[in-house]
Amino acid sequence: MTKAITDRNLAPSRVSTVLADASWQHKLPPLPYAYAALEPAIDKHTMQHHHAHHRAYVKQLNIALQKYPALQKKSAQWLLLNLDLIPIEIRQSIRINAGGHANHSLFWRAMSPALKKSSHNDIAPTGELYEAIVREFGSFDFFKTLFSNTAASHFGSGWVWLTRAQEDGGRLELITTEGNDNPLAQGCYPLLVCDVWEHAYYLQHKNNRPQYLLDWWDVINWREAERRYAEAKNRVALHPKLARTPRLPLTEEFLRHAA
Ligand code: MN3
Repeated sequence: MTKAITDRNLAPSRVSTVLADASWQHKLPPLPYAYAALEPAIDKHTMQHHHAHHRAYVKQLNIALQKYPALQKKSAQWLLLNLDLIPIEIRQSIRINAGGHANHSLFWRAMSPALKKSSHNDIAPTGELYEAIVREFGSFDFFKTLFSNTAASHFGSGWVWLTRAQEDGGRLELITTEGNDNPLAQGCYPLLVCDVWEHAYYLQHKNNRPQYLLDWWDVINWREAERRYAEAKNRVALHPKLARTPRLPLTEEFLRHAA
């Protein structure tokens, strides 16, 4: 029997205590700009569509947590990092809906109308993040090509991420996740994220994912990615759970030791 089932703290509460207080509920964050603010790169209807998906994830997350008071105060990120502690009957729902909530919240901030159609320098990273990208990928242009190709070739619904590893000297990594999975579970702190679910590109871009990616590149919020790059350093101290999270065995070093 797993810990999730035997842990009394995570057992469903009686209905009478459930109805008392709804203040714990996760809330749909508003977009940090108007629905049409990213046009022409991403149109109003597509943004409304994303937001409707996000609303549904929040609603389903709250429904899943309704009978589990011990989990109601936890952030979506905590839930994603501790899926092994989640009772089996709501685990899949939490994985999908906490993931959809957390990922869309990041996605809104990964874009900005402020840098749209401004000078070329504004739509590129600067400072330490720029230097780290060049160090890891050779050049910014190559990183851009790699990111776009990875996003274009990812099979099915998912997300594409630039992340900073919590270990391994904080190296940058390009990661794709299936469904609504989040790279935190792999010990990688998200810096930038692109939604490659079909709803991201079937309205305006008529199912042309490469064209959507090309346009998306014009509305990336590099200032936010730079802020998150700096923030990633402190996350290990702030959230010990992140530091303990094992990384996926992707490095050559790991494979040498594992062989
Ligand atoms: Mn979406």
